[in-house]
Amino acid sequence: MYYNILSMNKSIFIVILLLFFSCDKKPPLHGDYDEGNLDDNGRQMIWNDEFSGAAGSLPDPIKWSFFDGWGNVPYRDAIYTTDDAYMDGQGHLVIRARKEVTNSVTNYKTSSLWTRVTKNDFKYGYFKCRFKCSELQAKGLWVAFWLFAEGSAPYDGNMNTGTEIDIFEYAYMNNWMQGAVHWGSSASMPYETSNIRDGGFHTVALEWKENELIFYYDGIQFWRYTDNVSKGNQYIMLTLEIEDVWGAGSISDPGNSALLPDYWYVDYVRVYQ
Ligand SMILES: [Ca+2]
Repeated sequence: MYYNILSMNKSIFIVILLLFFSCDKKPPLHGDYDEGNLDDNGRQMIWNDEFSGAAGSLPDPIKWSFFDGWGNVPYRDAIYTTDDAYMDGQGHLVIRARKEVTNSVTNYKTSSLWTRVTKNDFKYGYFKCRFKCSELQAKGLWVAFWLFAEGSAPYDGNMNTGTEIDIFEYAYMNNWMQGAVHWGSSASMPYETSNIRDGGFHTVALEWKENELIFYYDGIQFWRYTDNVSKGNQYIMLTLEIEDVWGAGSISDPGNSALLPDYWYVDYVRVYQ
């Protein structure tokens, strides 16, 4: 065999080498990532939305309703509408950020979704979201996939009434996103993601156990957190906020809002237990 390999045509040998390395299960450096329907340890998908509605259709009202900015108009730098979250007809939810000028008054508009009103809340499990960030061009946009709990309870320090768990938040700060936990105080973990704006879809996930939170990006664990772990039911949020967060830049910076409208594409949200 050794002799045969040496005598093999060099190009065939290289092809075999490439095939060997392509079997490596590392996520791709560029382009789409999707780990599919993970179901280890007997877990089953108990709730999901694949966003497969017709083009222009609204989010499923059984699962989602429109976030209202906590009743504030505007909330941070945006007015929340029911016009800026819709299906693209190709299996994705689109959340749009746009600029609207009426009588010389500039407003920034966006939508966000939550499962609070529809009472789809959860305790423990594996929470996953797949999305594409490359059509977020303007600074001052802040997207997130996160879990929250009722009223002020997330911040009262009592784990039995929930916390804020930011599975993923991204505000166009070069190439990093972060996971975070807020319970009255805060902990967070930034993560360098060289491929987040590469035009492909990427996946984030949270494994939420009784005494541990484990965060993943494209199947890679980037944070294990055990100090303040929620033991209460939490609902899901998918938000595109307009806010200069972490000094990323303001939507009203010169030339910046000219980049709007911008779009966040979400392929699915899945919950396993
Ligand atoms: Ca989909």
